[in-house]
Amino acid sequence: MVRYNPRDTEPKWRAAWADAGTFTASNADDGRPKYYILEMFPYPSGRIHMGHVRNYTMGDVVARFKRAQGHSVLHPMGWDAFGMPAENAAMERGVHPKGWTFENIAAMREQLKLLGVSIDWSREFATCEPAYYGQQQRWFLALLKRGLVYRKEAQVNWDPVDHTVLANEQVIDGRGWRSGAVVEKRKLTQWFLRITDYADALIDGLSTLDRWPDKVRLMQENWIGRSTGLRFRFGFEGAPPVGLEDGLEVYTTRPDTLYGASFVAIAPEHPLAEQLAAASPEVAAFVAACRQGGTSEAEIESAEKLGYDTGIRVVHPFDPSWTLPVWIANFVLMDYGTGAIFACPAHDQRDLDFARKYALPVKPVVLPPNAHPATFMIGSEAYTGPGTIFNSDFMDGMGIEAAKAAAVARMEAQQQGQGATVYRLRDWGISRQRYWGTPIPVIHCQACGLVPVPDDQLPVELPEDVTFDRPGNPLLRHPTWRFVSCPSCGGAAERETDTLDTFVDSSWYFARFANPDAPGPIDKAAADRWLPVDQYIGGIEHAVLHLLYARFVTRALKDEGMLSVAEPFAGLFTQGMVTHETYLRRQSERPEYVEPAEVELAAEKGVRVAKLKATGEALDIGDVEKMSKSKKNVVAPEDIFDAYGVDAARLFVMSDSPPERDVQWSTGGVEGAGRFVGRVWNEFDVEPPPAADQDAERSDALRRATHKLIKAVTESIEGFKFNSGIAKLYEFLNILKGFPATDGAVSAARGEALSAFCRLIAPYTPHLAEACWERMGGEGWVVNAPWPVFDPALAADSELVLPVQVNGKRRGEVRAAAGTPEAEVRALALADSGVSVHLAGLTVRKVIVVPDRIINIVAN
Ligand code: ANZ
Ligand code: ZN
Repeated sequence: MVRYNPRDTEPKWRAAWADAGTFTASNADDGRPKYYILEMFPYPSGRIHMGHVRNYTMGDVVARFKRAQGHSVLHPMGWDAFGMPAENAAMERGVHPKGWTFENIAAMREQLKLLGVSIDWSREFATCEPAYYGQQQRWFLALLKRGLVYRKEAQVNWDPVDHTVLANEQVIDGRGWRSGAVVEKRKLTQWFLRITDYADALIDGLSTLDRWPDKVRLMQENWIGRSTGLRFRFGFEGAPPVGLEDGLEVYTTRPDTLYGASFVAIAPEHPLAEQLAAASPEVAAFVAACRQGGTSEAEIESAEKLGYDTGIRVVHPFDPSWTLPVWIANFVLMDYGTGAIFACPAHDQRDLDFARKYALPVKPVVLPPNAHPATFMIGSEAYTGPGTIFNSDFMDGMGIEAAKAAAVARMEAQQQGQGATVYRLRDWGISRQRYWGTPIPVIHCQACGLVPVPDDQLPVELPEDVTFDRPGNPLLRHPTWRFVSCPSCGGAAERETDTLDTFVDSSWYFARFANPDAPGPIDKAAADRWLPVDQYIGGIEHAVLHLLYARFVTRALKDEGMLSVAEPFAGLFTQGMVTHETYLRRQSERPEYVEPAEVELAAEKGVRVAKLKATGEALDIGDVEKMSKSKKNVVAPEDIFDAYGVDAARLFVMSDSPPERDVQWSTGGVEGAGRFVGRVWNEFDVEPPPAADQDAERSDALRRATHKLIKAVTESIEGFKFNSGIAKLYEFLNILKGFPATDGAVSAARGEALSAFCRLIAPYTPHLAEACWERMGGEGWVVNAPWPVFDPALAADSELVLPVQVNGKRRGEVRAAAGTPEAEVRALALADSGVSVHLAGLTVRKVIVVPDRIINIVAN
């Protein structure tokens, strides 16, 4: 027997597929149904890691499966190639971002090709190529014309390490998502995309995404955060401050609690606060103190409550004799609602915390069910549950919803406010003060203002001669690039030096793949052929960032007439991560991790122990964590490919756990997959047996096993339960042992079994499958062979005979397939003639069905 050698087989088949253009997708409709499968494209950081291996193998399994099922499959690949790390490399190592990026792309492309993924490489592009970002500038200008792009001075999250502005989504626990630096608030003029115009559409569209995880849809809905309430104006006691002659406008979702109002609070950035700060150093100092920390809501929510009593008072809208103090409070956000609130401490925790700190009144107005008005009290917890309104004049006795409606109606009748819908979602800040990004194609002219770069001058390309010896934006200090003549008046003018957030680059790449050479941003006919993406696969970390932006841009481009679909991704799957044990040295103060390659694992008295290979030093086995450089628990894919073959690596990452869960990398696991590959090969490595009469019964048994396998593997891929399908494949190899190749009496059934088995493993171990197919004399290549189809009669579980007992005595039986639902089994049992005779005149008290075993009927 010849041992299987992936080192020979794997490169041979990859070259064969590439030469034949096997995975090249055609934009011409050939009558087959289309299927667009896409994994989130990688950032070219340097090397492919195991997480990529899992992600791209998963997509590849689906791609190969759909192809075998007769679909015309589009499975492209590209590079999300702009962004900070390239500039960091430039600053740290003096390499040019462009060179760094393209070197990484070249290395990662080779690695991905090694992985044998069925990609149409003819469509590859990187977002940092002018051919791509120039088209992005084109649609950016179209959206500018549509009014979806604008500039405003805004409070921004400033990353003091990366020297750039960050979107709220990019601030995690108060720190920059890449640099990890504590973020500060700053005011700057920024470019924005008007995503809030699409807030309703983006919420409503979620209900059409029935092949998305509920979790992701919920996260998006919460992120957009639609709420309905009331906007109204407080009048001032005495003369109103300048500019606030119409009153102080607040937003509330709880107008039913208006009689529980205790004070009014405004954001530190509110115009009134700024006015007061300009006049008083004390107020100015307070406002400055509030500026510490990020602008995200979570940030502000968790910060210690700070307040400043302005001394100004406003009049309660429903009782002119009642006035409330106006405070400046750090927990009020300027960019939500109106930047001002009335506070009802009894029924809002933030208000309560604030009221307790500054000794402000707490008056309950919602009485919980079964509570007594005379004794109900608020301690340190606000009451936010259901109840009846009390202490509230005309609203007394109403339920919360009725009271809200009554308060809104009265406010509208008084012409002091109206019902309103408010969103948590902010417009998308897209300016970055960085070099390695898409230049914003706009020119600033003293005479003409903002002038879009004319179409025939696109793309606005990045200059290559830039320096990274100082922090800040290299485009701003470039000696010439910035200085141009105004396209409108011809006078001296300057280019915009901000570049676009890289999330803009990834918000439409899936549409560009339809035709990456199109002369405009999107080839509409090609996009109509391929979009929406039938199956998108990526990490859960993009649940609100990338996935929301891509949905918004798709809708905006649809309204611009560039696309026909409203939703880019019909199906979404979020895969788990690849994790690995960590190993630590014992005698160190700070955790000192050791690379797995330097570690020797053994078992001592049944306990796993780790030692340093070189010295035998005993190590601690740490937590299982996501593979990362800092934890030194990374396993390099190439090392695995070298040692066990690509197919073994692919099989292992798909076999070990459900795809939505994390998979823990282990040497034992990949070794097992490698052994399976070898055993499969051996199964095919035999001479056909001499012709013989077929044994009908045994052949039937094998055929049943084969068709059950086809059914199980097919359904496991369709349902993203790859690991369970692979378990069946492992099992089947053992079943085959009972039907050896030397047994001529089952040769026909065995031939059928091998042919099916080979096609079923092909998505997971495509190289091995080709070699086996060749060996068994299959027609052409397995990659072009149709997916096996199961015969439902053969795939059905055989019938079971379940005895039926009445009061403990066997009276009849039921024939049913294994797994038949209980209700059905119960009905069959009661209908059995032997059973019904013994039930005559009795009342059935209980029917106990032990699934696939027995039915007990209790009657008297
Ligand atoms: C009075 C009130 C009484 C409120 C009560 C709540 C409970 P959601 O539902 O999340 O949209 N609010 C409004 N604008 C704010 C801002 N700019 N910064 C901080 N808080 C603000 O939250 C709406 C509620 O959050 C509003 O309803 C307002 O407080 C507060 F028992 O008004 B409420
Ligand atoms: Zn001009």
